Amino acid sequence: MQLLKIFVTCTALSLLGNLAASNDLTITDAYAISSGKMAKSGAAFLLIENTSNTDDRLIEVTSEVAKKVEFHTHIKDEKGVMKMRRVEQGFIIPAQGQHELKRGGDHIMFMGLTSVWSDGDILEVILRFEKAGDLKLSIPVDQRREGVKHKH
Ligand SMILES: [Cu+2]
Repeated sequence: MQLLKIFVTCTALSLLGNLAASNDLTITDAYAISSGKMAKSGAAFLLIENTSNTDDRLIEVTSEVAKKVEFHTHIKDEKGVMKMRRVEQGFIIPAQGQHELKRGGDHIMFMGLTSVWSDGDILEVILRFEKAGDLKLSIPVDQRREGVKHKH
């Protein structure tokens, strides 16, 4: 019965869709949005928790859903206007800590979408971490999720 039990547990986990975990990293609450049917770009948000005693860093994201994937953040310019900036070095997830990618802040940017994103679509991506290595993640598209409007 042990095997069956493991199988059932795995199925339950995969039903959650957007939960991915390595030994040290757990990713939760992942979702993606684009700005409508004509959108050429989209963004993904998620929470990464690091239970290890060393910092890790998200260094690359690859996916078939876009021609290019970048790390972005928002900064306020001198007029108080929020602007997007590319973050070359990726995002650090501190030891025993977490890093949240959220609306109006750090995010994963998909440029040159290869299809229209509709609610419920699942985006398959691979997150590459400096220490934890590659983590596969299924990110659901959730256009109605509220937050700061994402503009380019
Ligand atoms: Cu962006």
